Amino acid sequence: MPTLTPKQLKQYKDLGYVAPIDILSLEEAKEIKTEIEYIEKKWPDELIGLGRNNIHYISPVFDKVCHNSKILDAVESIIGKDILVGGTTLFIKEPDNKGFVSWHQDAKYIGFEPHNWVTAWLAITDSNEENGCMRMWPGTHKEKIRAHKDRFDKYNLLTRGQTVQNVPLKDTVPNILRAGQLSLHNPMIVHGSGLNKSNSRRIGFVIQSYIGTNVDQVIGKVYVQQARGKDSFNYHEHTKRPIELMSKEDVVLRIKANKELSKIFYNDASKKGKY
Ligand SMILES: O=C(O)CCC(=O)C(=O)O
Repeated sequence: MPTLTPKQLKQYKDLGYVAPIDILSLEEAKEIKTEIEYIEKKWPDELIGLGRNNIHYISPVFDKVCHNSKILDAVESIIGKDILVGGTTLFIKEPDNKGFVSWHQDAKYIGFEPHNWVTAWLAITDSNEENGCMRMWPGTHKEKIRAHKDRFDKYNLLTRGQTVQNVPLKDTVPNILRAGQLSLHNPMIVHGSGLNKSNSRRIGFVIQSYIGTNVDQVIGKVYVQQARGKDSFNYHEHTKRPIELMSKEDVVLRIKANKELSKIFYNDASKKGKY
């Protein structure tokens, strides 16, 4: 059942994003952080580089987040009742590291058309100005896709360092979330994030994205899960959901899905970056 209020929907329509939306308790957010730390300790290579993508294929904890009914109710308010999970990414910003996310529009490089999709950013830790929360440039979703320059900066958390230039910082706003809260942003909004100046990790789990069943992938191939409703378009290969952590079959599926994702992200790029 769609649950965004008319005020929240107006925010999404006018500004290009809506936040904060309460989803998880602090305790639940902490359990997800613990799952990340457990995987990192037991399988140290699993979540680095390209491995930051699609953790929901190998972890029932993350799978459960993608199918969380509070998130889906909010998403349904924006894209309708037939919803697919089109992929996920962990955006982890280490403390005392120069990691940042350049200004960009998701629609520029994700390849989902038409734009009946929304990116859900779930704060696993608090996300604020000190630790490099996302900053949004409200209203830019109403304009066209801008030119992006591939910068390949080693500290940029985006694959190819794609950057919209000359963004006026004063016109951007911080998207402050406490652990367990969610924001939803439009494919066209210009956004990015700065340095983590705190002494702990900033973690965002991003469902990138929830797509309507009428949305095709025009650059490459994507695997999907049915999150709600029914898929009468059948544009994509549907996958099953994990029932245990790191099962062999799921690991193989995730490798396949991430290889396909990499082809999409580096389509037409002059070289590959580390993600
Ligand atoms: O986590 C961040 O700082 C940026 C993430 C992002 O660009 C996105 O979710 O679209």
